Amino acid sequence: MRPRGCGVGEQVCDHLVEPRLGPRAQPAPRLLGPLITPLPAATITRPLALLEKLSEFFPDAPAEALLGTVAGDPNTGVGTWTELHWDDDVSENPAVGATELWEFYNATPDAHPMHVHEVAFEVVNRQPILVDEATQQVQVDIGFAPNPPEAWETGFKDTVIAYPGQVTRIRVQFKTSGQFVWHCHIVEHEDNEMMRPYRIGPLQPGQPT
Ligand SMILES: [Cu+2]
Repeated sequence: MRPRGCGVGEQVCDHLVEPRLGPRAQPAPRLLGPLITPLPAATITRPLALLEKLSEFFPDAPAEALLGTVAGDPNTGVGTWTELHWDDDVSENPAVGATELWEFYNATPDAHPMHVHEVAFEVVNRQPILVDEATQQVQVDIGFAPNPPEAWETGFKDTVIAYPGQVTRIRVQFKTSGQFVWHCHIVEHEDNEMMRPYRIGPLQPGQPT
């Protein structure tokens, strides 16, 4: 491409695009990113819930977006969720150095960009789920195979989109002790109840329980 018709005092340049004259050059080695070393296998699976509470007064009107835990094994059977708020006790307490599989079961009608502080994680896969709001239960829909991460999700991430009606699985290694948060990155959701504290390692003086 070479500029043409671009003279002194002119306001607009036009450009003529010509065929490439030779093979496309490869990026210089210094511009290539470092090779990624995969995280070790997870030793614990934590099923977690993304939830939306409907208004008691207005039909189909959301009153609260919040997070929770899932008890039972929704991969092989049914998991029952428990709603948790910001000021409830810490429920995720990985050991320092542990690698865990976190599963975000999205029982809401919206996609949520889920962010975990302090860590860089790998996106493992996504899979459709069945949601029963009446019984507060989720179950993996085994009629569908897990979908691998998208091409742009194969590096280390600190945020992943959890789509509605799916479980989104991430592999996380927790290296630094302390108290941090995991949350939806939509401001209206994180400022509502879609944020939870979590702790890496033992409780330390000054940390809220
Ligand atoms: Cu959200």
